[in-house]
Amino acid sequence: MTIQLYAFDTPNGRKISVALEEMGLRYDVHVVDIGKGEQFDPAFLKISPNNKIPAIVDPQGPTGAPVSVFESGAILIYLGEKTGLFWPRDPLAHVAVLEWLMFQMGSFGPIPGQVHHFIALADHSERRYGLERFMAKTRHLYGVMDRRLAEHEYFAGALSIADFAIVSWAWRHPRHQVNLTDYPNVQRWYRAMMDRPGVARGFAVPMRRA
Ligand SMILES: N[C@@H](CCC(=O)N[C@@H](CS)C(=O)NCC(=O)O)C(=O)O
Repeated sequence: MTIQLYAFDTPNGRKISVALEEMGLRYDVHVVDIGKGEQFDPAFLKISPNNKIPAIVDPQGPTGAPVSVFESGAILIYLGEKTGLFWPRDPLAHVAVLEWLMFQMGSFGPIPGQVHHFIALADHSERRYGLERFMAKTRHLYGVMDRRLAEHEYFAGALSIADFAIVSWAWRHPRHQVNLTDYPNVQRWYRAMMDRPGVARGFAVPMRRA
């Protein structure tokens, strides 16, 4: 049974293709071009009521009937539950995955996302306050990650869905103007992640129409 992934070429979309590749699940990508407003299509809103990518439809849900899931963190947990992969049962490892997944969902996504927003404003006086504020906060988050990765190979010890979530935003470090050489532990982890064939496939799968 092939999972249907509704996504676009953004960090939140890439999280799911990376996870699906690493888990060895079959999937089809349906491009939802958010630049053209396709996220407001009534058919898409039925599976993603907040008009955001990503969303999935699993034709074989937990009861055997199809199920749809929106919100990338929920999708990652769903896929971890489904496969038992990258989602440890051991209570301490489990809580560490939850912590770092929630760190990504609550901070390392929304905050660099604001840098991407303000940096695109043409009017420099309009963008200055927001850019300074969110760049400083983004750099703070890279510091938090660097300290964690100084003591752990991956965010929760072993490779987990938390790494898939975080790497997809770190992938955009040039856009939020962070130099990874300032964060050597993040850089070591980022290279290790990007060297994984599954992660590379997850970033390469087309998520824009030609
Ligand atoms: N919390 C959501 C955020 C998803 C999100 O922000 N998606 C953006 C693209 S990265 C989107 O679809 N934006 C279109 C819109 O807001 O209209 C998740 O993690 O799934």
